[in-house]
Amino acid sequence: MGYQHILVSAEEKIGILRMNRPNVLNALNQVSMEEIVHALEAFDADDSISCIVLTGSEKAWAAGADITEMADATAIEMLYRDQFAQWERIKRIHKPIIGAVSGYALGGGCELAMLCDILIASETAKFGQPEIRVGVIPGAGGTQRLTRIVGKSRAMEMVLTGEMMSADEAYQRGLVSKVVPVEVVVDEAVALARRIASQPPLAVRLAKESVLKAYETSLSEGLEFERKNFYLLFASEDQKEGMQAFKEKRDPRWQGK
Ligand code: CO8
Repeated sequence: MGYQHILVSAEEKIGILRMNRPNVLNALNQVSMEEIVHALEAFDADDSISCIVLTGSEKAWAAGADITEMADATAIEMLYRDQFAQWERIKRIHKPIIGAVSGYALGGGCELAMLCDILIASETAKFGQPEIRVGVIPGAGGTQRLTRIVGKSRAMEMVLTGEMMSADEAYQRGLVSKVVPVEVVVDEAVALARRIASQPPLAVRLAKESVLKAYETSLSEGLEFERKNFYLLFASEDQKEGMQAFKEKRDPRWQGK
C-alpha cells in the first residue's frame, strides 16, 4: 500500500512509522488514521519486526483530529464514519509500540500517544486535550486514559480548560518515561525498541498483554490473568533456553516459541 500521510521504514528488527502531514501539524484525518492502522498491523504481522516506533515531526506529533474534516459533520455522519473502530484495532497490536513525541500532542494526538505502550518525549513536547475549545470533548479515550494516568483533578483541569501540559510535567506525572533533547528523541525510542527486541518475543507479548490488563480489570482478575500467562510461558522453548542459559552463564538464543 502506498501511503499519503505517513512514512514507514524498518531498521533491523524495529518498524518506524512517522506521521507526515506537515501542513496541518499532522492532524489526523480519516486517511491518515487508516494508514497508521494499516502500517501498525503490517508491522505486527511481520516476523522480522519485534517492536514499533511511532513518531511525528519536531513541531508536532499530531495536533488532533482534523478539524476541517469534522467541522460540518452531523452526529449521524460521525456515527456512520465509525472512526473509533480503527482506534480499537490499535489496541489489538501485539508488539510494543513506543511513541517518540515532539511538539504538539493534542486532542486525538494526545489520545494516540496514550495508546502507545511507552512514551519518550522531547523537551518540546506538549500534551493537551483542547477539544473543549472547539465545542466538543475528547472522543478517543482522553477523558478515560488521561484520568487514569495523571489523576482526576489534573485531567479534569486539562479537559475543562484545554490547557497544555509540558514534557517535564508529563514526566513527573508518569505520562512519559523519559524526556530527552529534541534531536535524539527518535534515537532514544529506537534504542529502547532494540533493548526490547533483544528479549524473548513470546514473553514480551504476554508481558504487554498483562500490563495492559491492569487498566481493564480488578486486581484479583488481573493477578489471575498474569498468573495464567506466567504458567503459559513454561510451555515455551524460550523459557527452557532462558533458564538453561542462566545456569550455564551464557547469553540465551531466543526462538520465539
Ligand atoms: N485540524 C486541522 N488543521 C489543523 C489542526 C487540526 N487539529 N491543527 C492545526 N491545523 C492546521 C492549521 O489550521 C494551520 O493550517 P493553515 O496553515 O492552512 O492555516 C496549520 O495546521 C498550522 O497551524 P497553526 O497556524 O494554528 O500553528 P500554530 O503554531 O500557530 O498553533 C496549535 C499550533 C496550537 C496546535 C494550533 O494549530 C491549534 O490549536 N490546533 C488545533 C488543536 C486542537 O484543537 N486539537 C483538537 C482537535 S479535536 C480532536 O482531536 C477530537 C478527537 C476525537 C477523536 C479522534 C477521531 C479521529
